[in-house]
Amino acid sequence: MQPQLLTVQQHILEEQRRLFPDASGEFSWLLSGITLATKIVAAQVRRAGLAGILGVTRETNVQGETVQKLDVIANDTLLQFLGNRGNVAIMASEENEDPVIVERDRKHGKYVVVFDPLDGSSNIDVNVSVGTIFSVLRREPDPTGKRDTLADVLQPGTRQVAAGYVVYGSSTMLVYSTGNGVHGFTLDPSIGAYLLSHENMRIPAEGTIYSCNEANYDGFPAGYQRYLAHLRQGGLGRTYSSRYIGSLVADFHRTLLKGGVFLYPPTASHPQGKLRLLYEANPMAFLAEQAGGLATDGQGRILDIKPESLHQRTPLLVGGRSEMETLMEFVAKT
Ligand code: P6P
Repeated sequence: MQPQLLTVQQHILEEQRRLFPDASGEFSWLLSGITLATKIVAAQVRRAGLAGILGVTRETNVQGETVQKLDVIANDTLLQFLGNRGNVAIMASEENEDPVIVERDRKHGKYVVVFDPLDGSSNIDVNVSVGTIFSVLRREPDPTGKRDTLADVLQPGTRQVAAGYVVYGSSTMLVYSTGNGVHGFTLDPSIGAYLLSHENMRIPAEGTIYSCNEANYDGFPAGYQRYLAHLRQGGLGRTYSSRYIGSLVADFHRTLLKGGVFLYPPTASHPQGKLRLLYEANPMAFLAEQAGGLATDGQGRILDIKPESLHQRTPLLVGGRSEMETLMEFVAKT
């Protein structure tokens, strides 16, 4: 008798039956677009060196970053498989300057999906983990038809109905939440299915890892510098290690599993923070809070930030609850 193998689709449907008996199954259909797209991306990432798709195109994206070939493949794949779900009205991607409108009919509520198709892509050529990050919002019905598309996208993180990521690492894992805990699914390539492997993931309240790009230390506000000095000198009663991969998905995934704290504070080159609010910080903050942790921009809760623009950046501090409470005490004294 096979141990109980639960696919992500079964998990979603069981969760919806249990929590939303009248759910239409719309969300699980949307999520199947993401799982299908990310399986295709995973296959491409696994053989990137062989398929002549390593390296860069001659393009730069809206961020002014050189577009890696796999970025293009990942972005096109997500646009295709989300765009054909029928219940996605708008898609917004790190790789596209403006949102992509799929469904202009505004009589019915639909979903808005915001995503970073291949986060950490500068690590692709050196075979370091990269990931896909997604955030799902609702586009409320608007019979007047006057509601601006961008207004449907620029919603605070508290309005997310789901969020998650796929990390293309030593294994490919999908981690998501619909607001009822965080659940992890590992892709079994032999059957092409994401199988439940980490149910109800919780961030340990205390950890022994801090994660930041130390090259930016001199540009951190004083409170962050004092926090790191305190932590390094054993002030928290534990010996810490520093781990920084440079792919948010991988650094966050480790923090979710092992605890500790990830911080991308304001820096000299990015005084407003480097990470993007809508498709990096918000999804990770949603997951962190669902897993018992905290996520802040140094002033307030990430999820409470009202976005002003699609590619807006923010500082991001995220981790286990007691780690974050200590960090915030130091930052507040800046
Ligand atoms: P830095 C990758 O480009 C990314 O957007 C995140 O995945 C990652 O956490 C961050 O930037 C790394 O930035 O400045 O440390 O290279």
